[in-house]
Amino acid sequence: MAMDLDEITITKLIINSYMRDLIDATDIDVVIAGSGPTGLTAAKYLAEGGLKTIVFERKLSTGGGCHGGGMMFNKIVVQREGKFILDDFKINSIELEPGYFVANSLETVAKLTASAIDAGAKIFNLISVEDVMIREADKITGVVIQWTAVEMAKLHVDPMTIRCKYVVDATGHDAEICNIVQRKIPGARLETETGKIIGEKPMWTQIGEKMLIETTKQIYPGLFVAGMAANAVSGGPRMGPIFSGMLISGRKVAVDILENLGKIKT
Ligand code: 48H
Repeated sequence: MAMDLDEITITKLIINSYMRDLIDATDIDVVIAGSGPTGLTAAKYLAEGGLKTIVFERKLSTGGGCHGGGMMFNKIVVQREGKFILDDFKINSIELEPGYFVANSLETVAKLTASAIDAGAKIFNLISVEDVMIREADKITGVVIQWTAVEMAKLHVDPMTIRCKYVVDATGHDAEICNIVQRKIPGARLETETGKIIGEKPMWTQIGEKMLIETTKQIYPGLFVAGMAANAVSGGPRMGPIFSGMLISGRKVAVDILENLGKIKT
């Protein structure tokens, strides 16, 4: 016989379970802003390395700009250098030209997301990072979060705060967290050539992919930048729908943080 179903039990289970996760996320090791390919890759490796890792994603779904492939053709290209990360996430790909591997963008997002969660990272969708918290001579010590729906409706509702050891700006082209730091901390000097946000340069795939690895770094005490945001901050070019750089950048930021916290030695 089918069990008797109670709507109120379902409601209570959802609220209780979500609140447990959210309370558990208030004081953690790493906050990642943005669940694009970079943020998800970083989340898996950070969680695997034993760090309590939370991803806040503004939108309903994870995956950022990966879903849409190139101009809505749901395929992405990953060059030879990033193939080991596709394999690590068990993402299928075909080498259609020497060194160029083609993967399905939906499979990529699904497996990046599932692997990050399986590794122990928690992902909160529909929540935006809208500010940072500072202490100790301008070190970033947390983030300020708000429901995306509140943001969209422009309601005057105060946000809440999460404490963490490191923040990762994986917000893509807009590099939102770095922009907040530059705008709100007087005299803030970012780790770029000019000490300020330089801005993204026009398309040049070869250079964009190469620079992405160099521009992935601790850009301000307590704040790392990775993925498209890293090039946007340090003046690297865009690269189009090719994703090795994003995956390697996500892995690099995780390794750097794990090293900083003494979890791995090089
Ligand atoms: C919470 C936020 C906030 C916020 C934004 O754009 P993404 O996919 O970024 P990456 O770096 O992982 O990947 C970049 C890639 O998708 C891309 O754009 C490429 C390769 N472009 C090449 C080119 O030539 O154009 O993901 C960023 C995610 C998105 O899901 C946003 O919704 C989210 O971050 N986000 N989440 N709080 N303040 N801002």
